Amino acid sequence: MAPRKLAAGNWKMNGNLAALAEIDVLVAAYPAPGCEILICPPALLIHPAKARADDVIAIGGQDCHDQASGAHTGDIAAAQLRDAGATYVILGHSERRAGHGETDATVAAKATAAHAAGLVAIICLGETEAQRDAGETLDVIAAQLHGSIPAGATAANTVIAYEPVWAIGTGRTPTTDQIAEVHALMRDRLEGKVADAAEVRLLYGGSVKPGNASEIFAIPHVDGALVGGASLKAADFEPIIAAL
Ligand code: G2H
Repeated sequence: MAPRKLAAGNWKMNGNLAALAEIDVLVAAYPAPGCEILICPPALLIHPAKARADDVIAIGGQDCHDQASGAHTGDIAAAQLRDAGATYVILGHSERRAGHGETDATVAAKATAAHAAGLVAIICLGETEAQRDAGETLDVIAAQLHGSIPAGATAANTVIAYEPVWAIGTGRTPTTDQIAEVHALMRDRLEGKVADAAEVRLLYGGSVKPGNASEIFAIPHVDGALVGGASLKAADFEPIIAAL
């Protein structure tokens, strides 16, 4: 069975209680969506977002700790996300790798914790502009994939998102050939690491917009998108959902 396509919105550190009205708009527009729709708001908004998502839209976190509980001031455990209504969590976004020193090992440990709590982990990979210019993209992605995906990962509990760092929030996107090359590599490298590798959903993320979504979704092994800026307003996110 082909994996169910996923349109995932990453609100990052944007939004407030009033912004949850955007979820109401999506619920009204897609009472029976043809793809899976996910919104990952700031953690404080997960519980009220879930209440408005009406089981039509999944809700996710943007990070979790690798421990189940304890003295970790300011952190959130995977089980706490689940308790608040989340079913997904984004892990290893480049903004966390760069801003919080997260390594592949950190991401793998967090993914293990997410799986234990019953969350689907969306594990982000991506090369910097310097790495692409140096011709290192495929090696970087292969290494990140190998190091960030934990034992026990399956198509049911893990999604991979390719997000070139230089394309995030910049309005720049890779060519379709560049995305296709990386997604084919990821599919290939999942073999032997994940039992049902062919079913793992592979997302593209980085300046996905209504104007480029159709072209990106037509690329082989692209099973959806992780969308930042264009997920904040339902009017922008809707045409991306419709393109899946
Ligand atoms: C990449 C993406 C969402 P944007 O970070 O994860 O953000 O679509 O704004 O480039």
